[in-house]
Amino acid sequence: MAHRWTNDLTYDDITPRAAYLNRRQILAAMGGTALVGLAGAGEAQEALEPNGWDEITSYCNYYEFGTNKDDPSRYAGQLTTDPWSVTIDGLVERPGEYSFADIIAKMTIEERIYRFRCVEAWSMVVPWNGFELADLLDLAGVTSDARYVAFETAYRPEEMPGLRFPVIDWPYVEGLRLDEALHPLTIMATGIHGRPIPNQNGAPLRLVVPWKYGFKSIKSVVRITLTDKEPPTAWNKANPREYGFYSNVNPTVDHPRWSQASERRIGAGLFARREPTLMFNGYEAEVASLYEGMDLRANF
Ligand SMILES: Nc1nc2c(c(=O)[nH]1)N[C@H]1C(S)=C(S)[C@@H](COP(=O)(O)O)O[C@H]1N2
Ligand SMILES: [Mo]
Repeated sequence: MAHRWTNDLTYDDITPRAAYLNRRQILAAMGGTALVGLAGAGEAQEALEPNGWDEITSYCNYYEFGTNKDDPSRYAGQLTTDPWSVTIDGLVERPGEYSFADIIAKMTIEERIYRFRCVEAWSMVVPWNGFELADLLDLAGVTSDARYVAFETAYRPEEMPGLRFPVIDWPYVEGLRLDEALHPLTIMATGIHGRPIPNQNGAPLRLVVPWKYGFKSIKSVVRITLTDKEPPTAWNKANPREYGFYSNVNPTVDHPRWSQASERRIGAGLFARREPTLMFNGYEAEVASLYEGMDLRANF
């Protein structure tokens, strides 16, 4: 299931589009021979400079292991990630338990360098390794009546000390509309910086939806259910006034308790200026059409 992306990039066009090309394709595009199609180049943006391994793996949100940013890196080592399987059920042709090893054997792992924007207004740039969620859903065969995809994280009280605290209604659950789930930017990540994804970042596989606030990118997924109804989501259940189903990054719609117009880039230094937050986290050209005609303030 290799993916072919067109290489009709101009140099200025390398970002943000390059952010979701794999590195080989970026290099090919930058090599010169494929530099065609100068018309209609998007606004030039600074090349995405990925955050380092230590930043990405030590400043985490994974409330099953505690609510401090360093709790996941301290305690998630206890999570047993091998063996692992994902149950894919609901409106699919081939429901069942798919072992992580079998999934990996059938997928093509690519590198995707994505902006990552937490609803708390900090951000990073993460070089994920993974595969498109659409390819995983193809294994199970989505039926024509499916409209939404529901996700669930492992629930392991003996391994997850944070489950003792009712911060949210465990297990952590999330959801996407089917067209969002099938969008080529939506991936299941299995690695970071070319290494297996560490437990604190959601081993052995976690969702990554780069145009949405980070909490949509659910970690350590054990169940994926195709449905015809909008599924409940953990943060929306916990506080529906503050966290909507869509949770698309939007600098013009503030959180009730803080502004979403700017963000603090992790690793930029204590005195660095906040950066402006981009509509759909910089992926507007790719995903705005999914929400055509929708009131993004009402559907936050
Ligand atoms: N199961 C689960 N998934 C989760 C979370 C969590 O607490 N539990 N936190 C979310 C939030 S708020 C963010 S910002 C990202 C953080 O991902 P990272 O730690 O890999 O940066 O994971 C999301 N996925
Ligand atoms: Mo977050």
